[in-house]
Amino acid sequence: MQQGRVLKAHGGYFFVYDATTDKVYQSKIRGRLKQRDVEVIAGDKVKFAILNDGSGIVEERLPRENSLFRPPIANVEQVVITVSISNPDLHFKLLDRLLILGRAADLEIVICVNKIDLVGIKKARKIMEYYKEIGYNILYTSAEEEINLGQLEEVLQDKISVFAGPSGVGKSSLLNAIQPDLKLRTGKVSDKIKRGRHTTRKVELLSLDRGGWVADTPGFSALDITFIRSRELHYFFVEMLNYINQCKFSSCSHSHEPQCAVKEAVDNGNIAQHRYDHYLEFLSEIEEKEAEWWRG
Ligand SMILES: Nc1nc2c(ncn2[C@@H]2O[C@H](COP(=O)(O)OP(=O)(O)OP(=O)(O)O)[C@@H](O)[C@H]2O)c(=O)[nH]1
Ligand SMILES: [Mg+2]
Ligand SMILES: [Zn+2]
Repeated sequence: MQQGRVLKAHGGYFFVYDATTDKVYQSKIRGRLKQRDVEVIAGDKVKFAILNDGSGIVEERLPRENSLFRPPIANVEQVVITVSISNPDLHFKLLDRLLILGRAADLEIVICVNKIDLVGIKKARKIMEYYKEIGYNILYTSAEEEINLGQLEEVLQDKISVFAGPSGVGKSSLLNAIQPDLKLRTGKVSDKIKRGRHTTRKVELLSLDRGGWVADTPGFSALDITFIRSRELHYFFVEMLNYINQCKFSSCSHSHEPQCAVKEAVDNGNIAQHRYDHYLEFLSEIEEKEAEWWRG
């Protein structure tokens, strides 16, 4: 039996890459895996057999190192959270959700601010300043005018990465710009809004000429983070880590308790108000889900 990695799943077929032969096998999956509800997604490592007709059959899914639900992909090392400042406008709450998901999956995180030809790098830097301060690695790119694409290539080289972000920010365009033979479909933002359709439909792992793999993914607008426990949410806001042990109550949820170091940091301007607001919003989403769970 061979070992390989699923590059994409499409129409009941799994495209499995075998590094030892550098070949991709169009494969079906054993019925007993389906019966056991073993889901196989892009990025999964599998054991598979090659049939007489040259196609493959997936026999087993190997344990995952990590996985994301949205976009659905397994075993990646890095997420490139892609946004634009305008067309479409930057949506900070979605960015904060993505940062949480990246951290929850224990991925390296890079924020890629694309379409800087539309706003200018100076303005983009200013808008993203806070995220830089709290430690995120941020790239400013333009797929259209080929700005800072070398930096993006460097970040992707020899790693397994996934692009994630809203529809229309230019995820597929960036990949085409660094490697034109990928020929990924791209679409107008206005069409995406009008028809509510994403141009990229499937998660697909692509091989990079300079080494490494990258997954292009469809954009999205909603993201669920309620699998995180309410008491743990503060760990996902990196700038809160310095304060959470200084609250009067060790179980402080940083919402209503007195002498809360997090709230003080917000009042002093050390934690951005919008980040704290998102923390509270996410906390109540999670608490609602937890209350439902207790009610059964
Ligand atoms: N001005 C400008 N337009 C860009 C840039 N990058 C992409 N676009 C345009 O933005 C639109 C959307 O690009 P896509 O690459 O399809 O966006 P996407 O993020 O892959 O979208 P989904 O696949 O729907 O998630 C296209 O019309 C691109 O030509 C850029 O750097 N600057
Ligand atoms: Mg796309
Ligand atoms: Zn507190």
